[in-house]
Amino acid sequence: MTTPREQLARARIQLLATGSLCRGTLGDTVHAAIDGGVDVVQLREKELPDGPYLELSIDLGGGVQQGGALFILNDRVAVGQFGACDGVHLGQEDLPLSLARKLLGDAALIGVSTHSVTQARLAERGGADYIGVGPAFPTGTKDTGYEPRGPEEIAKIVSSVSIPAFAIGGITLDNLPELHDAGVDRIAVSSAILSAEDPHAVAREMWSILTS
Ligand code: 3NM
Repeated sequence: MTTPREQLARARIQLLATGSLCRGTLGDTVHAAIDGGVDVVQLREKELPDGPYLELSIDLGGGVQQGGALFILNDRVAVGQFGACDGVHLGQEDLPLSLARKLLGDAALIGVSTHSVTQARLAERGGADYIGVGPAFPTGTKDTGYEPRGPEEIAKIVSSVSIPAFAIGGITLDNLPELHDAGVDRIAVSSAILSAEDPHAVAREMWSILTS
């Protein structure tokens, strides 16, 4: 059987799943994207209180995992302790990695958002399973507080660690070739897939660019 860490090592596209960005239901959109090649789904519903978030994670998570993708919760370590996920993703302002690891144990996958080589190496040394690296391009999805890094800088941060590193922020079908040419082969995407008329087609096209 493939372990979640082995699955993560092969992953190319992480989808940040937020209902308000979808044209259809969150569930339909996420499943179409998984069919198109998304291999990690990170549930990102910043406004939802823990109770409804837990319910949503149970509703969505089983289907995501049955579809062959990993299921990660954004930030909610306490919800992650219920075990209905493969792990959690932490921002620089969220719970410290060491504490999240203590609470969730060694089996949980833990990802960390990073914005520089220093942060990337710190996350790796601290035991992160993967990192996000961004923002690659301007994005309206999150006020990151950081200037867009551009493909060269993103590729430099990605190559400064040996754990999987997903470029993130404003990635679209138009700018993905630039990023890929710079040496990036893993991405995390929200609006370009969720808000697309055909999320399946966009995911599939992104996957084929990344694997070309
Ligand atoms: N984190 P989209 S950029 C959630 O740079 C998030 O750490 C970022 O959404 C970072 O694909 C970002 O719609 C937004 O731009 C990603």
